[in-house]
Amino acid sequence: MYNCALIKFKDITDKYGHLTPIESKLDTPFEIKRIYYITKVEQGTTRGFHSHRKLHQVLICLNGSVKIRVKNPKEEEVFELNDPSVGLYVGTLIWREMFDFTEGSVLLVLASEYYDEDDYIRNYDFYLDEAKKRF
Ligand code: T46
Repeated sequence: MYNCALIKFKDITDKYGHLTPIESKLDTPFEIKRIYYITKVEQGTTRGFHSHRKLHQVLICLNGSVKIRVKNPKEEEVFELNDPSVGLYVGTLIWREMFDFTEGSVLLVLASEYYDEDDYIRNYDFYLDEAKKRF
């Protein structure tokens, strides 16, 4: 889907377990300025319901699984994240909803910008108006 893609990171496996290194700009399509993680989401909860004008992100489910619905005015796709060596790149002007968090799931997000509430489009009609000019 336009502006969204799965990224496979290294998975270094030995008898002691798995290790995934992620280096800013080498393994991500942007410089990482911020990380945050989402944990302890009650089952049945859906988060997100917004888009970003400038922010690029990579979402990685470190434990358990979570589904991500991504949309633009012409396309819609659902990705299930359940492998800590796989990230979902989500570019600008993509609507996202995160749902079906399993118990104990941990969603790590690598972000290209510092937190800025003004970068969010949280109203779906406003999002469509803006995104239709691009898509
Ligand atoms: C996104 C998805 C995947 C901060 O103060 N700093 C931060 O860096 C972030 C990300 C959030 N917040 C505050 C803003 C809200 O008061 O934390 C509260 C919850 O944020 P929000 O409702 O936006 O959370 P989600 O899970 O709907 O969305 C988050 C990110 O905000 C968003 O950029 O793409 O995760």
